[in-house]
Amino acid sequence: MENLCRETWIEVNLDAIENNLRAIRRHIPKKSKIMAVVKANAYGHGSVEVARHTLENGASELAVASLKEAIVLRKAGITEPILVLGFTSVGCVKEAAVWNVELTAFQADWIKEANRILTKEVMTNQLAIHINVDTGMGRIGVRTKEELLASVEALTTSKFLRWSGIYTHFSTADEPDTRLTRLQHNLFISFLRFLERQGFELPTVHMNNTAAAIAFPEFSADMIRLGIGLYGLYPSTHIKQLKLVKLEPVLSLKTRISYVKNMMTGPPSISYGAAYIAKIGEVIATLPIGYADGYSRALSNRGFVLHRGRRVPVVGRVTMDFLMVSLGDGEGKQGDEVVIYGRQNEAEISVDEVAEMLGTINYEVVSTLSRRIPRLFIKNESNH
Ligand code: UAH
Repeated sequence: MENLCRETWIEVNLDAIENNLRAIRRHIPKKSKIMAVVKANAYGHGSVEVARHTLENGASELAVASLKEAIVLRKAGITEPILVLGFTSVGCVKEAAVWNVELTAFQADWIKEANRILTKEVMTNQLAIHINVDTGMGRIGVRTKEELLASVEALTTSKFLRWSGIYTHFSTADEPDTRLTRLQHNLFISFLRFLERQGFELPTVHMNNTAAAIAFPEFSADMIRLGIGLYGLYPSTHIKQLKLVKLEPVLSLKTRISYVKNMMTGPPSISYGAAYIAKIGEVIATLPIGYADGYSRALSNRGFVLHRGRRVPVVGRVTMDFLMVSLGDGEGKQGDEVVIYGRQNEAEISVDEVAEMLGTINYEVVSTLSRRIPRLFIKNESNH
């Protein structure tokens, strides 16, 4: 491993990504393509490498949240279709066309303005557009048949835009109560049938995220948008308990002890607020990871890490760049490897467990891991 100097790193297991893709592939209809969702730095895993690896292993398209995220992938040499799922200011359409990035649209006026801007620019590339239909997510998207028709008409009559997709997003596909998902699905299908009756030929149709791809594979249509499952995490306990698809966690967060002290001598207080007072003779280890790395301050005096195959508690407040753990009366030395999330021998601290402790979801725990932590990509047990 290269000398990291500050020894905190994330290991991304590319073989696990491959296995997860294979498991999902087996579960959905053959005709449905996989769009790998690599927004937010691939949910904290490293967007360029994850994007490349998913494209080599069964994904055919990519999705991100913003045009800037898409351009990072283009600059890295990725040529496959990339869709921006978020709202893009209409003033950025030229940049999207230049980089050949597909955008989401849902307003006829935005579409007409985009065409007008591109006409002035005398573009050679047509800008590909996916229309988002809001069937119950309540974020962005056309909400009525009239709005949908106006958007589709504007799109199909514009010279510099190409209609390449139509999609919706489920809000409760990860929950045991399937009623809203079925309602959203039926509404979306009725919108599609309406367009067909108006004489339009449908482009790529997509709706399923990970939860829906697992629980409703029959809704996979032309393509699924696979996010959290790619990273080996389940969207909810309910989806995990269905036991329909076996996923393997991809990410481990590791560090090495910076300093060990025996509290037999010297001041007993630990970290800001002196919120932990060590016992005489307690062994305290300092780790070079803090809340600026994405390890939540809410884990102060609550979290656990793995050292020499056993769980040891975080003591005192997590600071921006350091945290302290108690090794009790155990052994430990500077440079020892510590696992923050992942496995060590038989022990494990899962991202799900930490999310539960924090009252949040695994998505937030991984996607807030800071870019200052180097990512090491492991393939067939070797890293690169
Ligand atoms: C529009 C949209 C999203 O915002 C996210 C995803 C991926 O969701 P999962 O991570 O739950 O698979 C798909 N589509």
